[in-house]
Amino acid sequence: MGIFSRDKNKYLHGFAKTNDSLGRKLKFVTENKKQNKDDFMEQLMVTLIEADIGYQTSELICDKFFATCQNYYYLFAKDIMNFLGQTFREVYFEKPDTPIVFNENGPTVILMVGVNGSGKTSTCAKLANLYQSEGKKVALVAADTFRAGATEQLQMWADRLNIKCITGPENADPSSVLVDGCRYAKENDIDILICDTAGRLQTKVNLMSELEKMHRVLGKEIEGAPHNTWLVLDANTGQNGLSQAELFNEITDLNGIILTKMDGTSKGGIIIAIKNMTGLPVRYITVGEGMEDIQDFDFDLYLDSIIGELRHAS
Ligand SMILES: Nc1nc2c(ncn2[C@@H]2O[C@H](COP(=O)(O)OP(=O)(O)O)[C@@H](O)[C@H]2O)c(=O)[nH]1
Ligand SMILES: [Mg+2]
Repeated sequence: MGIFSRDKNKYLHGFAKTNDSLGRKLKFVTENKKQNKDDFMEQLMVTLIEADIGYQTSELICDKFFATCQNYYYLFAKDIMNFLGQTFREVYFEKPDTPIVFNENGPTVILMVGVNGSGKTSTCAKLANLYQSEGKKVALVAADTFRAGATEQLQMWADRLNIKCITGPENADPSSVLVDGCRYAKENDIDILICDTAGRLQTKVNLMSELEKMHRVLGKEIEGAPHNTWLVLDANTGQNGLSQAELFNEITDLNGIILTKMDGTSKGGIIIAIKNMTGLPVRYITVGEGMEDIQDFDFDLYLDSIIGELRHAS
């Protein structure tokens, strides 16, 4: 399903920078024959941390990896890469990925949350384009009523996609726009309703009560809504992104992450850290500013793009 099956190269391109740093460094570490086991483990830990896998998750990977290696007297670089790949996989799937929730009895509501500038508005448009290309009837809701120009930005994308964008006046209560959006969706047989929200950096309590209210009004209009609440994270923010994921996960009912701007970062390791620390699956990644620059996240393709070449080398 999805776009990458049609365009694997483009998908791999999204991870080119991650491959460049993590893959290249791992290659260097594994092929350095002069080091002893302790040096190797230390270098491995540093490499993982530098790739934004985070201290705790890096330590877990090193421990698991070390336990596997201990069974062998000598290992070739290729074997080390294979074991590392297995370990990444084990750590990522320690908590199984849950599937995306689709509403069988009406519109599926997706609520996009995240800090300002993370890529929410543009990702709403990319998702709309993706679902539309899969034959679904999509509408957008501009519930970011706080930022000047935010509604116009989403409306512009909707015009380009030739779909409806439900809007409200500037500074209106975002929840009232969400209600209008749900009513439109029910009356017009919309399959997927994608709701953009403001990314105001405010106190935890305010943010929590605002998100709670949004969830409440959506649930009143459409049973089970929002069916998906996805945190949009800029991959370039590295460890800060992990803190955002932990904060939002604590204050609201998230069930997925969208990692944006993967085209501009060598820190793709954050994917493993986020999954390990929060249990939240990465739903999609975005790899550019164009409407088509969104892809399903596939762990095996991701792993292959980082270390595949090194694993298969003899
Ligand atoms: N290079 C690149 N830029 C992106 C990507 N996603 C979003 N952006 C840019 O990031 C900026 C902020 O995006 P926007 O959707 O307005 O963020 P919002 O404040 O969370 O709604 C815009 O200039 C986008 O074009 C991506 O995948 N790659
Ligand atoms: Mg926005």
